Amino acid sequence: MLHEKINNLNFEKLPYAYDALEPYIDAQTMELHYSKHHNGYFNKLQNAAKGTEVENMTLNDVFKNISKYPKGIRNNGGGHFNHNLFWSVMGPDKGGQPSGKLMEAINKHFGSFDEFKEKFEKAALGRFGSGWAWLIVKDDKSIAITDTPNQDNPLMDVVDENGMPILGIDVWEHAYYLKYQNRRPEYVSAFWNVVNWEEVSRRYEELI
Ligand code: MN3
Repeated sequence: MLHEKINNLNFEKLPYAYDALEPYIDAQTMELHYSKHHNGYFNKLQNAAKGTEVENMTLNDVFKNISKYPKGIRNNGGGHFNHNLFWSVMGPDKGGQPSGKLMEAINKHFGSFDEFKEKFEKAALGRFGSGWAWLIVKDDKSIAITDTPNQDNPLMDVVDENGMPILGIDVWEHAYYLKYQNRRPEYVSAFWNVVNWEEVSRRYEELI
């Protein structure tokens, strides 16, 4: 996805049913989030790219120099990539803890899985307004927690800390308001019940 030409990208099917993440993420939120918000980013990305050099570029290359491209590419390209990652790192009957090399890295870097969760939650709650919190793998293969505003992500040249995101949480109000209203902390804490650690680990091991 990241390495395909933008005009060849597809709006991929959600990997589970809208109600699959109940009760942690409700079906109505999932349906609106995927079919309206994410689909909107995808369509607007295609429209913004059409007829420009961007349509023949990959998201990876565009993100690296995103400061040179119009806001429409930044917001909608980020929106498409970020949501694609978000859906893939969640799933029904998930949660728990990672294992293997990712767990070793988390223990080494954060002290324990609980300390990692606490820091990740802090990033998600501290992100003022709309945005994302991330677990990233940096060029030196170390892991870090970051957060970004709007639809920016750690692959973009406009952020403080770059890396490949392997886990992300959407903290835009559209991701939680119907069920949790203003209670972002409840949404963030419910998120742990749907994290697909097998997928996060797979992404981690691909990079190290
Ligand atoms: Mn969203």
